[in-house]
Amino acid sequence: MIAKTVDDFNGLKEIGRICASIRNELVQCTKPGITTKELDDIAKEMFQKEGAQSAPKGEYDFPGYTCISINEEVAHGIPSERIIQEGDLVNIDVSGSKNGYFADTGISFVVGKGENILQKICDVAKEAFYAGLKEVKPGVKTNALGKAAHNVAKKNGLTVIKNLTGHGVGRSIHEAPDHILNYFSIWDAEMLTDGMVIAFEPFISTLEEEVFQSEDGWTYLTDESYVAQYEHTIIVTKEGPIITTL
Ligand code: M2C
Ligand code: CO
Ligand code: CO
Repeated sequence: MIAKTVDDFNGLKEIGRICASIRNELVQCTKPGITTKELDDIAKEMFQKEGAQSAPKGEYDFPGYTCISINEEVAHGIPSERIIQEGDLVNIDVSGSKNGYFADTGISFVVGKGENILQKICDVAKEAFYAGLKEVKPGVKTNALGKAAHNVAKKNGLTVIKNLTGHGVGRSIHEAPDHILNYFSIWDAEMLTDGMVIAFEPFISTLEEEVFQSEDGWTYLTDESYVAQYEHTIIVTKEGPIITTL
């Protein structure tokens, strides 16, 4: 969407705050022994208390209120009886809506003490996000963000997932621009404009550049890599980007 009115900015900031608070609470509660379903139940209650709706459930009938992905699961992990273990790589992706406005945010992190490479890809995913953010201004093409993210990955001896992308957001969870790639492509050339709302979500990988879908029809998997994501919702403005999900 293109945010224009004070109501647009306030609506986007409100659902951004809600998604960020759910994300932070779930990260805090992620300890060895808890199941991903127990984490999702916390999110369900928080959405309800805030008068907000889960976007995966509301828009796609996803079997959960949040997407929680562990280790070989990269994204769209279904909350289940799977028990979190010390050293797991966990991704929590929270997206939701309130009063017709949407936000989307995600983070990967390591539970307790894990392999050093896991912490590294989480740090690089965040660095890639902020490198892309530096490019965000009206008149810039979306491929500038992907170029910046990929450069950060390469500088660290890593790469990006090429078949998962960022996207427009605001009045629905996924809207125009349909794709914001995590690498440079001349085809990824939509122009950012004043008020445009986007979700930028670099996926940093140790080796593979494509994920595949599991038989459950939802979960994106890798088999030979570790992958970390970092995502926020951003309003593009002439005065500088506004992250609604900090
Ligand atoms: O847009 C995402 O970040 C998710 C979508 C949840 S809807 C089931 N918030 C995303 C992540 C990975 C792949 C596609 N979309
Ligand atoms: Co997301
Ligand atoms: Co997203």
